[in-house]
Amino acid sequence: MDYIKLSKTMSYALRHAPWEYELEMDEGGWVSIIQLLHSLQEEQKWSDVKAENIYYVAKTSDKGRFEIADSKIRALYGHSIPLRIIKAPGEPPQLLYHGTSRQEADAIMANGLEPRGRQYVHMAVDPKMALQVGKRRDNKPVLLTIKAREARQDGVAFYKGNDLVWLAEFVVAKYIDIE
Ligand code: HQG
Repeated sequence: MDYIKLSKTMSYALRHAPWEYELEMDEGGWVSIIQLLHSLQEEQKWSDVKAENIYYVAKTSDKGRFEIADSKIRALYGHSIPLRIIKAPGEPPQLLYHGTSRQEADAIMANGLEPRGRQYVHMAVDPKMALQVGKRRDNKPVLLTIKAREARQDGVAFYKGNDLVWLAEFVVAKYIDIE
């Protein structure tokens, strides 16, 4: 079983295209595991996938991409679907980090951190992880530091994705420091 490919397919279905898999998703982003399983099995590539493979991917995901409860599964961050995934606001750590390309960093310092193709802006708890995220776009990524607690005190909402990732609708540049 190619677990990386399965994880990517699950992320795609749960974050970006539940309709392609005929998944009924609620506003928390939850879908039935059995529905996801049956839908995957219809693809030739995943015809022999088993529920235990889905559980395994969710449990071992290095970035905690998925959550499973009550026979349902959801992606914890990354959504781009039009249906707004409802998240409860929370108390972020003092600082959060966002890694991006040199070019985008300049745009962010001018215009603020925007969600672009996703529903929320993504920020990491760990600067190393943020730099890894930035490496997807630039071999010399820039680390931005978000003064999350200060922004929160000023009324900016932050949402916990998981222990590693926090989300927000938008962060204005005055709360962002560039290295
Ligand atoms: C940039 C992956 C110009 C922003 C990752 C980023 C993450 C701006 C890009 C998660 C901007 C959006 C999300 C502005 C933001 N002007 N560019 N004003 N504001 N941007 O992929 O945070 O492995 O949607 O810097 O690891 O890179 O898939 O967001 O470069 O955790 O689980 O717009 O997805 O997780 O790109 O990545 P993305 P992201 P997985």
